[in-house]
Amino acid sequence: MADYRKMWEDLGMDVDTHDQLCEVLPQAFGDVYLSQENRPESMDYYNFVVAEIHGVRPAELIEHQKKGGKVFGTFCVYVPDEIVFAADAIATGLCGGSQFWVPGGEKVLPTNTCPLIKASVGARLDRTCPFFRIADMYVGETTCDGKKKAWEILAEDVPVHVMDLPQMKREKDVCSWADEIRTFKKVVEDFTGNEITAEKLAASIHMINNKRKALERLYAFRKNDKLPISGKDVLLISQIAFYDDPTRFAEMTNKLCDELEQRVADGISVFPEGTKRIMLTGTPLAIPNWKIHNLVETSGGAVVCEEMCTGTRYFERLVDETKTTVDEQIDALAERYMGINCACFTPNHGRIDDIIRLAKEYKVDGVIDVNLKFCSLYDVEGYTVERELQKAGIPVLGIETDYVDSDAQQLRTRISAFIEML
Ligand code: BJ8
Repeated sequence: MADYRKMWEDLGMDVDTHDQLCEVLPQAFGDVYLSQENRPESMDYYNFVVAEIHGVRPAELIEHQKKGGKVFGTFCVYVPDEIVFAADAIATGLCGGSQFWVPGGEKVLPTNTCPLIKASVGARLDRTCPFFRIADMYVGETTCDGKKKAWEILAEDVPVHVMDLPQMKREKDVCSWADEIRTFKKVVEDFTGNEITAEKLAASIHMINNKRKALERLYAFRKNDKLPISGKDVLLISQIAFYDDPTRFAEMTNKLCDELEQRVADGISVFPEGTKRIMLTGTPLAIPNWKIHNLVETSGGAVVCEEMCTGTRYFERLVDETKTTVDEQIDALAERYMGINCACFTPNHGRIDDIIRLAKEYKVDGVIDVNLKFCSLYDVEGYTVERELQKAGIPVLGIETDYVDSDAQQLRTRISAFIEML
């Protein structure tokens, strides 16, 4: 990595502790990613983004701030980035996916809190992630109990705006989410000093839709019998989508898709014929959480789809671009975002329908229901997910894990046995 020490110091980071993370990440990335054979050449871009993960993009965000722009940090796929970008601000995902940050979170949170929350709080309070330092305002939501309480702790250290997400999908709930988006628009306008006009909102809706289209195009290659790209690589791209510049990301992902088109025409597959096709469903896999993909793809399987927030929930369905007033555009945003099926909703039949539909579209041999430890929402819903998959005749394996590596061997045994029986 280039030398960003000065930048990190200026951000008030604990540079010495952060050095430890910088030491382990390249090794982990090398083991999981660079060891793969026959990767598409266009993966170079994403390799570069990860190699410079705490350097290049943070430097761009700081540059934006120097010009008077604001940066908003988000933690959930219900928060509409479109509003942020329409105010000439930048939205960046902040979810922590590494065990490195968990002990910091445990200083203030109960141990039996989900690792995603602990890592996110730890990254902020321990001052060991530039993105968490840079964001001028955090945008939380009322999805799960752990997050709701974590916002209160974070708000003691950084401005936090919390969006009240309804947890049912009646018409009045969609209206109430539209109202929350209107409030958010006002908060963003006041914080940035920039007005969000219909024209600007139309442009940002278009930009984020383009990102979704690029991801949709990428995922479509995974429906092929011959897979021109690994599941691991697609996961990495999905994770990068949360913090890269949206326009550049769409451009680079479309470039990769052009290469994949050629690979399909040439009959190239990165897996041997007969490799079992696995879909993952469950809690999100924030960067650098590559554990399950790596286990599946080194145990005779290929991950062909993720019904996750780092997956289909992030890009499926576009925001209607035909609306011309801010009010109508916000209704269209609410409509699109309320179509996401997170386990925090009740009832949540939509997610079960999605899982069965995706299992068919991606021709999967089996589904692994992955649950982050202490996430009771997805854990409880796992009962229904697994029962309905069995009813549909789709083999399913439920696993619970967190960010530590100590259960990797045990998981490998279970995953290998599952793949073998498919
Ligand atoms: S839309 S999945 S990003 S809330 S933090 S719920 S794992 S206990 S992340 Fe999420 Fe939005 Fe839903 Fe997606 Fe469980 Fe952990 Fe809570 Fe979590």
